[in-house]
Amino acid sequence: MTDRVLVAGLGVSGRAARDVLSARGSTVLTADDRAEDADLTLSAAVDRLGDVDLVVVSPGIRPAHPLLVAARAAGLPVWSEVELAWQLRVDRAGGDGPAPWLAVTGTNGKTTTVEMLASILTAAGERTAAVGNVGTPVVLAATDPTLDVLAVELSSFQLHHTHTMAAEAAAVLNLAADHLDWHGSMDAYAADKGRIFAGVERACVYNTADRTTEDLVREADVADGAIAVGFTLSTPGLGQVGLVEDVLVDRGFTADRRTHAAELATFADLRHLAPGGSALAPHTVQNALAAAALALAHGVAPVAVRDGLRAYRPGAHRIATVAEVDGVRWVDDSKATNAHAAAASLAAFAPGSVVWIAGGLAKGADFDDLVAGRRDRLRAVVLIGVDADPLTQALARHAPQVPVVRIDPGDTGTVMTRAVQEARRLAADAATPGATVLLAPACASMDQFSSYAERGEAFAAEVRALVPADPAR
Ligand code: UMA
Repeated sequence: MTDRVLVAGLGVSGRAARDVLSARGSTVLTADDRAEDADLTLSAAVDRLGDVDLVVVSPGIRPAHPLLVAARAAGLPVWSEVELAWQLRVDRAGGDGPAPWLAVTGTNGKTTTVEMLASILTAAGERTAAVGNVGTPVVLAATDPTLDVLAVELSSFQLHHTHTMAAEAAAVLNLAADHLDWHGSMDAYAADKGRIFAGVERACVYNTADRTTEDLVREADVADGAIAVGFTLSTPGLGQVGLVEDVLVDRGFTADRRTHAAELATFADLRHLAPGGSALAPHTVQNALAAAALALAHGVAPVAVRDGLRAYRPGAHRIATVAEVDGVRWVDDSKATNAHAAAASLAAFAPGSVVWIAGGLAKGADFDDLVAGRRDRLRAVVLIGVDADPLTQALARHAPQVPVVRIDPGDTGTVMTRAVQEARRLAADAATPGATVLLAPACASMDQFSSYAERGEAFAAEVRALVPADPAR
């Protein structure tokens, strides 16, 4: 199957697939429309499908792409880099077969959850890595015999072409409309997310507040003996992890779960995750509970949950305060690439306090619920991106009193320089103090930046330039 492989898309995951396959002696053909070191373009690759046995496809390439349509018509298997990783995984150095996978998906929170999970596993003494959509290709970790267990973040794009993976435990955190332009419909998107539960050995973790995630567990074909475990922000019932006041507790795995809840951690252990000393965001607690459930399914002790959550530090571009300048707080949440994430982000700030920088690639989403639900937070809005109409219209419908400045993508100068200048003016204009300028775009970045990380870094660089130089230095 992997003797002659076409790697379609030569980004981070495509390059890793190429390297691992080449090292194993496969003949690898690479196709990409932009990468200079690719053998050919995607359209040219259509004529070479007869030369290969398998296509490994990058997540950014849509299933309807003519190359994939032709590959399927030719009867060729099409695998994600994740499926390739599953097929090529190697035994652990200490024996016991390949490292098990603990897998996480969901519209939002999956990067945080998988990083919390890796921190918990590390606290339990396991050699592990957070891999997948978070950044490190899974195929590199799956072929590394030194790892004991993998914490794998999976996007719906990756799951779409993943066919035989069977995780030790898996979680779907939530499901909200996202990437509908790629998947075609909400049902297709949910079905791809649901693939994460196929063949699960020990536990399927779902969100009791999101019915669809529970339905996906119910519909899944899992291994005998696998259990369903819900996470909840309320007192957990049997088969759930949840809260008793400010204590995270387990009634899903502990031996005496019929009568008792085992303590895992307290809010004090998560205090460092509250932005600027504010209250702990509900989604942070949900992510911690989901990570805990996956770790418990793997067999870690409750004390490792506590230690791992204490040690966890969030990555960049997730509600990160960049600076306070002249009484205005500047916060980078470039990771908020859809409406659901931006809503969670805006909820973390006081009513009337936010100058919101938003916009980018809308991905077919509509923003009515977001704006209607969070208009009380808004002082003003700065719109970036080439695709501003859906946000402009939602703001006009639901927040007509909020001033909106559009950064024309056709103007000269960099978009973020102009956005930060406008945001600064709007924050200073405000009659009441305590403004926050929040970059939480609710959109993907690829229209004007190479990634959400680059967008966040551009924002942070502009903000740092506002900080007066310290004359004492
Ligand atoms: N390409 C073409 N023609 C096309 C489409 C794409 O030639 O029509 C090429 C591009 O030039 C590019 C390559 O295909 O060189 C593929 O790039 P890619 O961005 O699809 O993939 P990677 O660089 O391999 O990155 C992917 C994930 N990207 C996407 O899902 C879009 C990364 O997630 C992930 O970190 C990485 O694999 C490792 O697993 C990023 C992401 O934005 C962070 N994910 C989405 C999200 O989180 O919302 C799902």
